[in-house]
Amino acid sequence: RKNSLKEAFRRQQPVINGWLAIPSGYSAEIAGHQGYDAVTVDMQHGMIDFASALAMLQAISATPATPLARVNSNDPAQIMRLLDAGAWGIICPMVSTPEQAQQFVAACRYPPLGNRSFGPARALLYGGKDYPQYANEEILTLAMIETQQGLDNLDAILATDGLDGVFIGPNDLSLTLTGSASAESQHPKMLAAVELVVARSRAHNKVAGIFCTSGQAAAKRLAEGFSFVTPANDVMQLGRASREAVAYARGE
Ligand code: 3PY
Ligand code: MG
Repeated sequence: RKNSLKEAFRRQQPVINGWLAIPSGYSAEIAGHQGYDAVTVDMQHGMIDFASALAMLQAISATPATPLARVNSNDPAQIMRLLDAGAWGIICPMVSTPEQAQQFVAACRYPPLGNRSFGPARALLYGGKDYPQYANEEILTLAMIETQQGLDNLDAILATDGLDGVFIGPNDLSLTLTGSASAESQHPKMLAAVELVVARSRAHNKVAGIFCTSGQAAAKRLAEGFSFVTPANDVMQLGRASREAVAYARGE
């Protein structure tokens, strides 16, 4: 297959996904060479405009990692533009109803399956001349579950044709479930929600993904049954590594 992530899911191999908020082709290139299966350009909470995203997708496509993008909303125009720019999959925030899930998937699929407009641009260069023939099969679609409503509609969302799976945004989900945002929340409502997403995704034979704050947390999520994990983003990693280096240097 052209998209190795789809192959990994079929073989039930876990996908380790990098997450970039810093608008830089150079840091995207660095991330892509660290062993990640995929690296996601975060347009929602990252400080990234389209020009930077293009350079980052170019940089990632020169590494072994598969380039993905998290869009800033369920906006067909932005989704289509990032696919044209070479993203091999889209993570869509705040998908709370099956209608929203359908709209999201339709933006990622050429007719007759969806309404993606034709103009593959960089996808054609990077994906080859036959990209239009296989794109509908190979573009990965992950809907973020990060509201109470999304959780209530989980089964209907997972049943969406062409949706590869769901991805928990634990900050937003805990915010709506418990009143405070925490990526590794141990609140009983969050623990139950996480368990439910893993179980229902498995029942629908779909990918269960989640954002994590560290490699250790990601390993724990894989053990819980997730198949797509993000062990922190570039900002957290840069901050953490810097703090540690300073502390060591000071002998702390
Ligand atoms: C969340 O935790 O809400 C996310 O969107 C992860 O970045
Ligand atoms: Mg979120």
